[in-house]
Amino acid sequence: MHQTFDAALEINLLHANQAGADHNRSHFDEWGITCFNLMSSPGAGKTALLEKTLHCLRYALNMVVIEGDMTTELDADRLRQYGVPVIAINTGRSCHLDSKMVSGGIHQLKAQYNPSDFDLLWVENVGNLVCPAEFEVGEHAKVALLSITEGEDKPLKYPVMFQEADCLLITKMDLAPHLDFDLDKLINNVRQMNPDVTIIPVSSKTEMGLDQWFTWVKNQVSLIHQHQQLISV
Ligand SMILES: Nc1nc2c(ncn2[C@@H]2O[C@H](COP(=O)(O)OP(=O)(O)OP(=O)(O)O)[C@@H](O)[C@H]2O)c(=O)[nH]1
Ligand SMILES: [Mg+2]
Ligand SMILES: [Zn+2]
Ligand SMILES: [Zn+2]
Repeated sequence: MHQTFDAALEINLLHANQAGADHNRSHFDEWGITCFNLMSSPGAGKTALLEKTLHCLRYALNMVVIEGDMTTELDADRLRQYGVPVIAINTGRSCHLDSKMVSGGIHQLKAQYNPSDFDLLWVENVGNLVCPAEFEVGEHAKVALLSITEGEDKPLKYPVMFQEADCLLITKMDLAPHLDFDLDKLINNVRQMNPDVTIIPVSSKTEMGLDQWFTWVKNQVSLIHQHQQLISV
C-alpha cells in the first residue's frame, strides 16, 4: 500500500525516486533504448495492447518488457509467448513501480543480454489510476490507457495521470455499442487536463486504431533515438 503521512515525507520520497529515474534514463540513453511507461486502472487493457504490439511490431523493433504486478507472473507469462524477454517485478504491497524497482529490472536485463541490442523497453505498471503517474521510472514517454467502461468523468476525477500522459489510448472501443458512452465528452474532459496529449481510440479485440498507435510508437522511437545520438557525441 502507498500512503503519504506528511508533505515533507512525500517530497523526500519523490526526490529519491527522481534520482533513481535519472539513473535509469542515463542507462537508456547510453544503450540507445527508448522506454515507455504504460499506466491505467486495473484491467483497462495494458497487457492485451502489449500482446498485439509485440506481435505486430516484431520485425520493426527489438523489444523487451518489464512487467510490474503486485503478485503473480500471469501477465509476464502471457507476454513471454511473443518471444521477447520479460522481466517480472512483484511489488508486494506497493501499488506502483518505483524507479528503484525498475533499476533492479534493467540491471537484470544487462546481466543477461547486451542491452544495446534492444530498441524499446515497455514498462507495464501496476494497475492503478493514481500514483504510477507520480513515480517516474526514467521513461521517455508516459502512455495512459482509459477503457470506455470506466466513464467519461475519470480525467476530471483522477487528473494527474491525464496531465502527465504523452499519449492516451481510449481502449475497448468495440464495446461502445453496448454502453452509453460519449467519445467527444471524454476527449473534451481530457483536453481540459492536457491540451497537447495525443489521443488514440483503440480496440485490441477488433484492432481498430492500432495502426495509428503503431505509427505513434515508431515515430517516437525514431525521434528519441535521434536525440540519443545527438547527446552521445
Ligand atoms: N472487449 C474488449 N476487451 C478487452 C480489450 N482489451 C482488453 N480486454 C479485456 O479486458 C480484460 C483486462 O485486460 P488486460 O489486458 O489484462 O488488462 P490490464 O490493464 O493489463 O490489467 P492489469 O494488468 O491487471 O491492470 C481482459 O478480460 C481482456 O480480454 C478490448 O480491446 N476489447
Ligand atoms: Mg496487465
Ligand atoms: Zn546502473
Ligand atoms: Zn502507490
